Amino acid sequence: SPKKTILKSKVTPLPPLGMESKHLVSDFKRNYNYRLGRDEQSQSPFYAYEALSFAVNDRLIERWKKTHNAYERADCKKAYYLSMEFLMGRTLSNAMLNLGVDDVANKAMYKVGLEMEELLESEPDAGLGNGGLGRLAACFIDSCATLRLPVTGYGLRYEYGMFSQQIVNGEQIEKPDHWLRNGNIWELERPEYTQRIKFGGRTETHTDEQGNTCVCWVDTHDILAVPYDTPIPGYRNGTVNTLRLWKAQATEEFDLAEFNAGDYAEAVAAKNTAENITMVLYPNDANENGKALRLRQQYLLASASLQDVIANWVSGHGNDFSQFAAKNCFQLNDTHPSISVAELMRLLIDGQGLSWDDAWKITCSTMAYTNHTLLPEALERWSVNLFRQLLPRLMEIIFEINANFLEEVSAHWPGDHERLARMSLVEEGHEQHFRMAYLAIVGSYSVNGVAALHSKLLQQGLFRDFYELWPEKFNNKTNGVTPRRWLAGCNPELASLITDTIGDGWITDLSLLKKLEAFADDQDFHKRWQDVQQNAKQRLVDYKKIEHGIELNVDALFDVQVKRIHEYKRQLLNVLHVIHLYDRIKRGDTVNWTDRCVLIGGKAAPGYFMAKRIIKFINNVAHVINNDPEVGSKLKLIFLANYRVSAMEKICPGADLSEQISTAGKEASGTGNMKFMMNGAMTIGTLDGANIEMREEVGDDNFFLFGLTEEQVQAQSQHYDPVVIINQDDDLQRVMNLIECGHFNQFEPGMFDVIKDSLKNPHDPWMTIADFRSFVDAQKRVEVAYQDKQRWTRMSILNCAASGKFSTDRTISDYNNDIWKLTPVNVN
Ligand code: T68
Repeated sequence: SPKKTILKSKVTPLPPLGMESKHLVSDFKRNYNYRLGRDEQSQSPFYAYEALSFAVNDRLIERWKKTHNAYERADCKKAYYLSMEFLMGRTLSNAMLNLGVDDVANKAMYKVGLEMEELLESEPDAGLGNGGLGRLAACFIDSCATLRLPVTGYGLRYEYGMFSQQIVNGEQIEKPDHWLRNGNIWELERPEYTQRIKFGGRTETHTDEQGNTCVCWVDTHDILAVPYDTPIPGYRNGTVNTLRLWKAQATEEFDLAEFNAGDYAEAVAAKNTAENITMVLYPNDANENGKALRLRQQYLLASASLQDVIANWVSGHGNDFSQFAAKNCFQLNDTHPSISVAELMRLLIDGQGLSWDDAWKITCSTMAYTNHTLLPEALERWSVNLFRQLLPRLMEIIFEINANFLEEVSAHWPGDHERLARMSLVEEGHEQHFRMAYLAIVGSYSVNGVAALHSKLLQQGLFRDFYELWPEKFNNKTNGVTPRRWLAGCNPELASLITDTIGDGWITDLSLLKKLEAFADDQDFHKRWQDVQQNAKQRLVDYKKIEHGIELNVDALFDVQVKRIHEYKRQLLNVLHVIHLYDRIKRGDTVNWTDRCVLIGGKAAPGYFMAKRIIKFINNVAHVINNDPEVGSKLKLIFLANYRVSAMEKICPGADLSEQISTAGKEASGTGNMKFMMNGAMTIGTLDGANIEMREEVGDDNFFLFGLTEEQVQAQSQHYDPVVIINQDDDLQRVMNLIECGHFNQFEPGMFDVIKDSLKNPHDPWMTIADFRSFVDAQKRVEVAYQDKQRWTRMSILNCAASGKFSTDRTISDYNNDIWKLTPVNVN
């Protein structure tokens, strides 16, 4: 047989580390001409994007293999970030930044007559997430690679990501996001690591010769999970980690058995059903979804990822699992992958022959759970009957976990039957449901919230019983964002001003931004800071002009609220303020006026009626205001359609004011708030989520605080009477009158009745009316500050300087020190 020389034969090596830019131009040209087969006649920014991406990706792959080998050699503990969402956005410019080839590539493209900006714009966003939770996962894996931590991200390769949003007649229209249509050069299919996933069927109990009982899950309808890997580069450190996304595929038996049975059409349909599992991302950001397809997705992620890790373990250690927990840990991004607790038990017991007790010890010393919400409507509960049909073996295991757990509860609180019912993993009722958050807590050694207030509220409220039982499990990990994408990448002008001033250490140690404080009163520095901010605003103006045909006044205060549309985030409060400003203009109350441009953007879950109506409301109010010649440039309201990662990269550098105005106690953390702060915007915000910690860092003088505290919200909700508040406030009354008299829906009678009703409802959980006056007053303080250019610039510098805590490098260090305990690995 032929000698296997190909694997050993010498491959022309890519330039060594630190020389990534070498040959970039010639590689680009070679890719353009040969890999893509294009020439001058077939020029398009997209092909240029692909050719450059191939050149960059080759450099990533070289380091990727080195990283893998370094981890193997180090035989180190590893962590796995299990998440149904990774909201990556675009890859090319971030990869060039992290590799350090950005300058060379810019020059090279210029030389061959291509506009880098245009080329980068042709890359579609990888929108495999809804919002904060998915983007957090993306920032986390960037920081893990930068901190040289052996962490793999596991997720799903949805064929369709987050829908694209169009606004027609003021209403949201969803368009499917077929982001893979033109191929994805960054992914590498790994068919050799395909895993088999079981669904359906039934269980059988057998007794072997030794008298041990074992359970077999039989008559299943299996599906394959095929991994696609994407390289995740650290910042200029030679580390390239892996994001592994699973795609569902029908098994071959599927083809054979069903096709030969004669019913060809049925068979193709069945095959499609299997492959549908990873077809589409569920677009609900804060609502539990009881659909069978969603449960299939969750199980596919959990089972494929755990099987992958176990297969790798067995290849190195055989069936000795004694060190498994010392070498592996799984971070669960919310309860979406929490079925992993039961699945790891199944794989260890049924697959590897471990005893229940040994398997349980391993499971609860490898799993860690992060909660991202207190909203009851978002807490996942799965119908036990659905489990019985779809995952019968997992149902049995969860029941057994529950039986053991309830014994522990009984021993701790003898006779406390109420507590037993409260804490049970099984919610009784008309139909039984599994409480997935409780399964995650019971099966984990760590449970964390995502900001100090949020973690405190989890311990005192939602998970109180569990906190009383296991206080040592609970901890806080305040969120962050990666400063590579959210400062160095999206705001190169500000980044280079900062680097000129304090050096470039801040890119990997954001606490160094503190050094900018020394320049807070430096007049030369002020001038440069103002120029940078003004240019960023101008770029936002130009971008809006190109994308929406809207011309904004660059000297106006840019007041921005971009995030998912949700009642608790209170876009309505923002609009009430806008209407109040409009009313002031109409009444001629405009002495000392500050021109303001209010930008609101975000997607509504397609099934969330109120959120969609809020979008319609914003657009209608915008139409009236923007077309009133009396208003002119004093006030503009713009709805930014199709808000997404790549849009935020243009928006956050150009914002003056960041709106973080959720009802206190409702926003777990927020992360958009941090992006704005890092880029020098001021925050107007409530004492909610991470706002509290941002204000602590920057000081009360540099933060526009308003609104009820979480305790006040709790206390006042008992006797909340919005109508009384409206009647006592002339400004608010006029605003409500404008809405109620149909001023914003002259040809659409009744359109905003639901909005008016919800604001006036004494049971309105978001208590929007309660915070109106305080919000308007805070906005006045914003205007006073904005008119004093010197003061505003100083505040802007101080906000950026104080944002160091909100780097995911800090967050991930905290996860690592308290939960994962991994040792960084040097790749060089
Ligand atoms: C967000 N949650 C929190 N959920 O709302 C935000 N939910 O305060 C926090 O900063 C962020 O997580 C990161 O911790 C979400 O984004 C979802 O997107 C989601 C998706 C599916 C189901 C439920």
